[in-house]
Amino acid sequence: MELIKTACPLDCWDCCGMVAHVEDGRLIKVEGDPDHPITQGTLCGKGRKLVDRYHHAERVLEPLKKVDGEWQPISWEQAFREIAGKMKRARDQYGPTAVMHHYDYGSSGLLKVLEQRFFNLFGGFTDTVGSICWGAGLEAQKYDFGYAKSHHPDDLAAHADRIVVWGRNVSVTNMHMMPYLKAALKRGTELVIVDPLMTDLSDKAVKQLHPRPGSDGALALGMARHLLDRGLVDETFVRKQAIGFAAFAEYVQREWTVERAAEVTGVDADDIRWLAEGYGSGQATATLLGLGMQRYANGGNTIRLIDALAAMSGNVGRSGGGVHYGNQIHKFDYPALMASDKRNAYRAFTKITEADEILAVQETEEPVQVLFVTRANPIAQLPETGKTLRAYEAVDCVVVIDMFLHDTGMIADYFLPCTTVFEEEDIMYTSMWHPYMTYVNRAVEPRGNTKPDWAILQGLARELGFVEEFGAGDHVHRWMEIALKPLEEQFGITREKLQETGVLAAEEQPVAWADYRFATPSGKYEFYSEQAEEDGASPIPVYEEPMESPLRDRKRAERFPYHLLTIHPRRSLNSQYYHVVKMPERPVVEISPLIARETGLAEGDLARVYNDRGEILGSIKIVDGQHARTIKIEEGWWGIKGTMLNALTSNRRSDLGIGSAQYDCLVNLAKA
Ligand SMILES: Nc1nc2c(c(=O)[nH]1)N[C@H]1C(S)=C(S)[C@@H](COP(=O)(O)OP(=O)(O)OC[C@H]3O[C@@H](n4cnc5c(=O)[nH]c(N)nc54)[C@H](O)[C@@H]3O)O[C@H]1N2
Ligand SMILES: Nc1nc2c(c(=O)[nH]1)N[C@H]1C(S)=C(S)[C@@H](COP(=O)(O)OP(=O)(O)OC[C@H]3O[C@@H](n4cnc5c(=O)[nH]c(N)nc54)[C@H](O)[C@@H]3O)O[C@H]1N2
Ligand code: SF4
Ligand SMILES: [Mo]
Repeated sequence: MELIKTACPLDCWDCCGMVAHVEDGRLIKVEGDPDHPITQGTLCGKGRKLVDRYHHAERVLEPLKKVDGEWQPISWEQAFREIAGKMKRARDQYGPTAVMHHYDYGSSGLLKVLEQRFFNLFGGFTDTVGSICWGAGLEAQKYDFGYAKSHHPDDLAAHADRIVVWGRNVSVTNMHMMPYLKAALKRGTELVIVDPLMTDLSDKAVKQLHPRPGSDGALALGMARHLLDRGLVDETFVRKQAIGFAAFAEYVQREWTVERAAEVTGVDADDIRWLAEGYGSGQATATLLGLGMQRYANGGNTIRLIDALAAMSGNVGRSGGGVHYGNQIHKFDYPALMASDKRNAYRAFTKITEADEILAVQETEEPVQVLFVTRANPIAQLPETGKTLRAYEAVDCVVVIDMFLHDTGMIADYFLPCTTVFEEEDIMYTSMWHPYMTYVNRAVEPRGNTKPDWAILQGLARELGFVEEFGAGDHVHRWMEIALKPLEEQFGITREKLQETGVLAAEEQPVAWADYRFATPSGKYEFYSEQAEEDGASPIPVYEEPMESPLRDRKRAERFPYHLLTIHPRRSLNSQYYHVVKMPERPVVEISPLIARETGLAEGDLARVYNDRGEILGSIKIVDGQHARTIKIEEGWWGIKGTMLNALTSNRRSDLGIGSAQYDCLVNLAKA
């Protein structure tokens, strides 16, 4: 048995080190790499089942073209010739922006960004910017800190006196954080959960607060008011290390009381005071943010308000504290890898509203003629499925690079089959959590007629006449060297060293912002952000109701009285495992006893979940403990298997950044 070191490519906090077991060129299984400092030899079920995705009977193994509604296998040469021909014709007639690219993080491989290099060298394209995942929160932390940066998990485990897990479903989405939480709990650290839904951690917490979905900003403001009233503000921090605190404090005192926060959030006023006392106690409080509470129309301000709470209570830049959201510390030379200076035309649509944007240009002189989808399943994952379908159908030619004919694959004109992580060489890293990057060695030869993404793009580049600039031949090591240049200069990290060592940290810093040198324009923590103001947002973080809320829109809430949270699935990574693991035919719809009483639904009933955008069917499960007017359904379902979950969600944008508001969603329920 040959053991080959690689890493999990899935879009996850953890970025696990893996070891592929190969016998006679055949992939047998994959296990966790015990040498990975964070993930230490364990993988979740999705990681282990990457092998099943590799071997899967439905995996597409040769290029396909749709002819009269039927798939026909074609050669790579034909695929490259025909697609390049369509790209050239679109460019000749309308300019390069007639070619569009939608991508996401189906694989987190560093070399996947060669997609951008390809489209830039083509002369430009219509890009899709923003993030349906965490865009609002990233922008919030940019205004407050400069960018998102987290403490090393060792610091959390060893030094936090209190850990507030705020909208992160740790055991499901970030399982390698669990040993760190357990170590902290063993030391006597107090665990608090802020989440409308119950999670596996709920029974380990001293208390769980259940804010009404989307109201967390008000919760933070109630706590901020209590800190001000009780004189629990870290005066040294707000005076010396921050700017704009007076303006923020003035807003809090003018508009917020603990009682108002209790009314808005539905959280008991005493619990708000209790948690505020915890933050202001002088002990170290670490806040583990998830992405749940920023998928709302007010999501960016929500994150800014929680940042402000942690900052004013002295929990920023100190050991055991911090606002852990992301860790954008990997300073690869992206511009060089992406050849960003080579394009001469550029148009940006945003991922969240791209359907509207495509539909708006199709009858103009600047239409989208060729649409590439890579590392993504937008028909399943973007909001307002009906709109996405209409927009994609309005494009002449859709090219999907993937492994499976999922919802988006099925509507393509050309389907180009790519390799899995086991068949490629790359570097894997995560900007969500820990600082380690891992070398991906190729474990097996590509199955069938599949190719790595870069080789597919290289084939197209040859047809289009810019393969030398793109990088000809096996250019993988050269591209890695280009990307690693800044890390080589700063930390001596070369490609060879990374391959030899397997895992290396991009930057070792136990405590984020410990030197108080923030990356904001002022160099300080910014309660007041001029940059936010220039971008048209409020300079200080403020609370606004979510769009679909009983307090903002009573009429809507009467028709659709329940909050729908379509959270990330336990057994799949977004939509990537719905054909790999055995799933029930329909989603489980988790409701509270109150909702059961109001709707007359009983355990096991088949129910319609609906609003004015769409409807789905699911089977009812009644659960105790969650926010009484909130429904939980796991996301990732395939429309072609019967459930278009995102038919219910809206393609409204978040306030800051260009993020999604997919949890800002009211629905009603009825027996089907
Ligand atoms: N098993 C598994 N792991 C995954 C993924 C997966 O699909 N499956 N996806 C990966 C990806 S792409 C991502 S982005 C991450 C996401 O990781 P997480 O952020 O942990 O997961 P989410 O499902 O987005 O939501 C987290 C929590 O937010 C809560 N929440 C929702 N609305 C609110 C609110 O208004 N206030 C508060 N306080 N809480 C709220 C939900 O109840 C849920 O418990 O996970 C990654 N890991
Ligand atoms: N209702 C609702 N909708 C959501 C969310 C939610 O919580 N609720 N979460 C949102 C979030 S956080 C995210 S991140 C998005 C995810 O949205 P997507 O990234 O579009 O969803 P995935 O299901 O992860 O699809 C990734 C695709 O990439 C393919 N892939 C994997 N590796 C490679 C590769 O190396 N090359 C290529 N070309 N393809 C590859 C996989 O086969 C898969 O089809 O969904 C969002 N949508
Ligand atoms: S999905 Fe996440 S936890 Fe699971 S193996 Fe991959 S990186 Fe690790
Ligand atoms: Mo995500």
